[in-house]
Amino acid sequence: MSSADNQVLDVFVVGAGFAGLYMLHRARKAGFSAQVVEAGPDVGGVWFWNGYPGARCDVESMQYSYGFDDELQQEWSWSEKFATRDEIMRYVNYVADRLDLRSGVKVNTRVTAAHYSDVDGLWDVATSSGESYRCRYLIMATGALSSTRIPPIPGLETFKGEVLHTGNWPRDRQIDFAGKRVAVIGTGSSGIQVITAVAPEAERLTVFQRTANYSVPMRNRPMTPEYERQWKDRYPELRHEARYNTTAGTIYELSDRSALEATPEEREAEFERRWQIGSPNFLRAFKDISLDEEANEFAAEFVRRKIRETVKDPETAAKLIPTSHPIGSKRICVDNHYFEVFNRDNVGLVSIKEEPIVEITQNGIRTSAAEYPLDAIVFATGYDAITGPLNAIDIRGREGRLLKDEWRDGPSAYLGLMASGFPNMFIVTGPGSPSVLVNVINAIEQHVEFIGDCLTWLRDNDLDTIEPDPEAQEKWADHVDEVANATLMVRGNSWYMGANIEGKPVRFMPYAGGIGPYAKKCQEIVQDGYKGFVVSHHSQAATA
Ligand code: NA7
Repeated sequence: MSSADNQVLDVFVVGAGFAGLYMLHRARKAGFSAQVVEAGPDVGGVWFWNGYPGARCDVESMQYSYGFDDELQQEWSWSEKFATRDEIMRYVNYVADRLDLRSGVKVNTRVTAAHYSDVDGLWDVATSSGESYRCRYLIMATGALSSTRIPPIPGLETFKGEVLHTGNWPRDRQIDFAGKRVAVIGTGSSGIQVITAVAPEAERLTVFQRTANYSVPMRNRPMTPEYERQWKDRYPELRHEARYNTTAGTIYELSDRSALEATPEEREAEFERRWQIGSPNFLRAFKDISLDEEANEFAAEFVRRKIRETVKDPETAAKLIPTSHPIGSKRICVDNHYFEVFNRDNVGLVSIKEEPIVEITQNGIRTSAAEYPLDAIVFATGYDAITGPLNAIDIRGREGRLLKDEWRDGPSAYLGLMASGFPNMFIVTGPGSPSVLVNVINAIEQHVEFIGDCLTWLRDNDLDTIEPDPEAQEKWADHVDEVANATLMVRGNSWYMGANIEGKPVRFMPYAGGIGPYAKKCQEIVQDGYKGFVVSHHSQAATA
């Protein structure tokens, strides 16, 4: 690789989503030279790509936003309790302009390789446009959900109609489903949203469901000045509370009561109350829903009954009722009248467990029981999550070690932030971080602040190289496993575990201990002089 202009950057950031943009801001404020490159044509990360109809965030807008700058959070106003993807895009663009971040972002540039040099302790980064960069610190802000996945169904390439993926929605043209026969494959969070939005528009919508999913009502509503004020008056205090004293990174109404101690009437009343309020808050009706099978089953059964009550055709209702996994073990979906969609005459449901897809033909989808003529197929089949975007890049650390090889049997990163043998490379939402299980913006801010402070500390202490001690990394991975195994989440066969990708090692990747305990742990590590990290001048190692 050759350096375009021989400049060595202090900080090179891959990705201009929420993480990359804040990293740029933080690095600049600390006086580091910094550059971001972004594969897409604009900022926004996962939200940029997820332009499908119905795309909306399931964390409240007052909380799903940056908290690092009080002026910024006071200035911005959200129009709804739960923001649409388009409003989030307006927000992220506003932030980019307001903080003058665009000048540091090079778009339409995909990083293809990043190699660490044992000689000078720098990273050489190559991009798709043929440019190369040299940097001291490499920050992978590539996102957990940026490698979309279309399952290898035979015949897909022969289909004459439109093939779409929710996570890579066309940006150059409007997709019009009016008068079209549409299939949606997948019923996760994206599938449920796109199905609800497309059903009234399409001539015919056929939903291909592999695993029936739990979903609770969102009960979205326009923002009121009073609600906004409640937050804005106490924003700094509430953001601090969400960071350090919650597990979800979102302020929810919690319960200190066990579902097993409540009477059936009390349980029913509490579930119903939460159902009427809406949001993932439902799962916090009792403290043991995600930990205890019996408690979980009470919540699951409540949702199943709601599905039966909503869906008029009992056969369709039976297919929609989830039985294979505990509620919350896959990410709970939050909907705007999803189950009602199946009462429409133009919507059909195919359970591919009963009626597997055999092939895609020129004209549609053929299952073991029937052929479905189609004009468009929407894949809402998710992502090669967390490790996918990193493994897609040729990342080589000390002595040419390939990250993908190091993670062959399952990924491991100390605090989810750094992998041993890859000095000065930070991962913002890596395996072992709580980010994807919590309000991800909150986690991103915590991670970026940890990284930014760490770089300043290294500079102040005349050090320039940091990486995890392998033993500390292993201990953290064991802790991640231990915490996950104490929950019911390991029973979900989800993307959290890599179970959605054929051949991917199955290991529960996120840290299930929550952002509060995680952030406190990080503070202790910093107070202990970055315990568990090895720091040095690149030629001279010293253990912290
Ligand atoms: P998810 O949550 O991974 O959902 C993917 C869906 O696609 C899910 O219903 C899968 O069924 C289904 N799927 C996956 N592969 C297939 C095949 N081969 N055939 C049929 N159906 C399949 O992705 P989303 O985009 O919805 O959500 C990702 C995150 O974005 C979400 O958690 C939120 O954090 C926001 P399965 O359950 O695996 O049987």
